[in-house]
Amino acid sequence: KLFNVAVVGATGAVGEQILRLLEERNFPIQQLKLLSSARSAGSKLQFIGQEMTVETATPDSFQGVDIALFSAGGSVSLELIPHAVRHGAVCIDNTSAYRMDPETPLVVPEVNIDKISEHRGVIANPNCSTIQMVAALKPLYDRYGISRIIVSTYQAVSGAGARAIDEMLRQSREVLAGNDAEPQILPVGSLPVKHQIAFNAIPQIDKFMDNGFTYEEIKMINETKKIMSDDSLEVTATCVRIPVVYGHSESVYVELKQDFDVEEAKQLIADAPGIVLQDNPAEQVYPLATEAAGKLDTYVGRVRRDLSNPRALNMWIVSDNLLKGAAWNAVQIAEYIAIEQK
Ligand code: 11C
Repeated sequence: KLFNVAVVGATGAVGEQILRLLEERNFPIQQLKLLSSARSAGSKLQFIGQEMTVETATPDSFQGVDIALFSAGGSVSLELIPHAVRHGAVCIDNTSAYRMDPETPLVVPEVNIDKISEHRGVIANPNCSTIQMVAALKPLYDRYGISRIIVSTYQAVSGAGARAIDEMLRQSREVLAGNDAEPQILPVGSLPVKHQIAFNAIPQIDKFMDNGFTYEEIKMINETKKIMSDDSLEVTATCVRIPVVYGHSESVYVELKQDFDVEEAKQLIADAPGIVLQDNPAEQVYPLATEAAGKLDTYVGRVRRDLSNPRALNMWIVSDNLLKGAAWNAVQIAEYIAIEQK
């Protein structure tokens, strides 16, 4: 069976990767619609050697669409997904709009693909920093149980969009030339205070909540529990933006519920789907954002027993935030839907 597919937010950083993956994976497409806000409509994009024009996404754009992939921001998803569902499309949403909705499955295929059959028209794609962490921890969760996770992230500027990448590169040139960095976008486009990202580390991703955590940190906490289907899981997170273009890195401390053998834990990680173990301190082998960029897998290394708690492990988890963290996870879900509906 071939499918009518719509990509909403086709001109964005994630949309661009979705198109590339649909092409590379030979997704069974009958007709492809490229949609965006009115601002980007009229842009031309290439798909399988053909030039296509991006159209403005409206409530009527979804007539006859089987699968719609949304990555145009939460407000666009909230406005248009109900119309797409009304027209019978299955929507895969990359924004945070539906993630915590109890009726919407939040899916990382390596962790909880069984949940997609519960959808009522919408399947949510988790936040990038959550996806790579739960994918890497799943084999440990299944074998030993996990009681607590403490994560600190080192997140790439591409997570904040193409303009944040430009800002980081521009600032780097300015600072090297001895000029002022003149921050304009980061840490949060819609907030008045800006900080330099070049040669810096900014401990703020998204806005702050009253409890002192940022929304990015709360997403990691809540989404991890939902994906693992385990409200008893204790999770805390500190999310930091660093001057890397592609690839989020994470330092993760994880307390297990049972005694474990470190070599066995490493083997479980190495054998897990979508995960590559890169761990050889003797030869300075560990995951690097520069090497994970452009790849579909999640890389894990620096796996070691904690010195203060023998039931805990420390590790370093890296993945391309625009691929497994967004576009690839969404296309993987679309592939499962295509198989289900065949
Ligand atoms: C970042 N994680 O790196 C964010 C981007 O909820 O999908 C993705 C935000 C989201 O800035």
